[in-house]
Amino acid sequence: MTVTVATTPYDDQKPGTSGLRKKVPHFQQPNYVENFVQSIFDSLEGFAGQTLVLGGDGRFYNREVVQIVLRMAAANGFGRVLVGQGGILSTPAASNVIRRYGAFGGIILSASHNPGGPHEDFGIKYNIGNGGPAPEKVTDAIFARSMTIDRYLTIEAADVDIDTIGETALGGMTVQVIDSVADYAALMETLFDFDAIRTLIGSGFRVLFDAMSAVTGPYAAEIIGRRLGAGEAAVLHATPLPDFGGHHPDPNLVHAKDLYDRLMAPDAPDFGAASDGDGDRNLIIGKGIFITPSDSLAMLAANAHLAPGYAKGLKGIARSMPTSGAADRVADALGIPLYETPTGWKFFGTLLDAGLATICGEESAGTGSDHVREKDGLWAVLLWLNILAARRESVAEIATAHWARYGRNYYARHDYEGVDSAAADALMAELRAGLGSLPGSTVAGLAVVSADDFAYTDPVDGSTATKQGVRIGFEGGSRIVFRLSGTGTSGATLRVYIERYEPPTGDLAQETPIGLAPLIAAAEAVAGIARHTGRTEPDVVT
Ligand code: VG1
Ligand code: CO
Repeated sequence: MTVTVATTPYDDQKPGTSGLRKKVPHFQQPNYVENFVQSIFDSLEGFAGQTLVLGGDGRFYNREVVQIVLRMAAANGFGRVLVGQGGILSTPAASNVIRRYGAFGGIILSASHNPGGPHEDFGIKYNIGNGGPAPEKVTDAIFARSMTIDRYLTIEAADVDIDTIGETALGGMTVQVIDSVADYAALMETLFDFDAIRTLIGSGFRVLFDAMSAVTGPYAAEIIGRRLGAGEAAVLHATPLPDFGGHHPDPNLVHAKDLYDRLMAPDAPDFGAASDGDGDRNLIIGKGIFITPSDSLAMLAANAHLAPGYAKGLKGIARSMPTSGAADRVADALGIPLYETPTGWKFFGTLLDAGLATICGEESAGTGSDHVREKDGLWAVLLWLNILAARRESVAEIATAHWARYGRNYYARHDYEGVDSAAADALMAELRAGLGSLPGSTVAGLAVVSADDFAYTDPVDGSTATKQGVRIGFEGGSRIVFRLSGTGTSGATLRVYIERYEPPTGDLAQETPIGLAPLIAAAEAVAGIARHTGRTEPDVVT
């Protein structure tokens, strides 16, 4: 029944920050999906008879690719595939299923916060047995294999019913359709004080969660709506749609503007939150106050001991390099180590496995802990709710007290999207070439004290990553970071990360754009963004 199909390589199957992402028509080219999936299997060893986890964020093409992967997994010798009902698993839920059932690994179908639909984005990502994204040595091997692949294996079989929970035989393999939410919800109950949160909500505290027509709908409806008693109306856009209702499922102030406006209104709920396409990001907005993801990481770390799952304290905190230094001050105060990693969750896995870090975060609205090996949007929301239930203060009160103790890292990220790739490369090359002469110079009136291209050596396995972002440090601790996105599907996206530290004795209540204005001018002066890209304004500010 196994069929060997001849194929020829595509030369563009290099996984980026988080898997392979392309437009749907690109994935629909003959054998494009098959080549990549076979390249994953060909780079792995020892999976015969083992379990694979499979699910995605429900975007357009999800169901078709589930069937392709199932047939190929059977032909390649897996013993069992655990597939989320309807092909649905959020990224953190998939990570949990891999760990809970001791699976060999998992394939997650998602392009995260990128739009979905017949002409929008699709993605495929491989996660290893610890539940986390494949490290670079694995993704490099997958890419190398994709460049020489000449055949893939599949079986001739009808589509499997993935909508009914239960087991089906497929060739010599078993396909087990599992409830997409149950294991994840059970894990959350072990970490958080659901009774205390239920009591808070029962006392009139109002929660609004925007699932953005993406994968977290069913998870939030079950956990926030039912188990925590917030009711159906507390979850907006709760049904996952193949095109996310035509929106970007990106939880930031641009794409979740409705939610933001509702939280800024006079009759606002007490707490608003949103997640992205695949459920691993989070947006936190209190009544009248937006919490930047970098601040959220710091505030969660400072208060995590209030949740039962973290009552024993944290072993360490890890953050991606462009994330603000707010968490560093919390780590200092707690007397625990702070790890600074390149962008992308795959760099946190070794630290979590080795027990060096308990909580991790990225400025791009990703926060998580050692409960899984992915960032986890709903986890962050529940930890916030647990902290709010324990402290019985508002989000604004918690933030204000945090800044008064630790100082405030004013922070913004400016994204220039769909930039010509050659122009973006030229901008970065020019910056890199000028690094040596920057320290000691003055840019737009600000004194530069350091300039480098971030390189990382993993403290656990010694693996290295270079060219992870140009960072320029100024007198007083301010910083600008430049890097190119590794998740986009058209042209280049330039990300400029801007940060300024204000000590507890300083002005802690400025509007962020005003607090950052001198640095924004310095970014333009040092990088020549307008000269290279023709852009005078960023497309998205988060
Ligand atoms: C972006 C974010 C990064 C995140 C990655 C995947 O990467 O900056 O922090 O880990 O997306 O997140 P890049 O290379 O475009 O800057 V997700 O929720 O898209 O899986
Ligand atoms: Co995501």
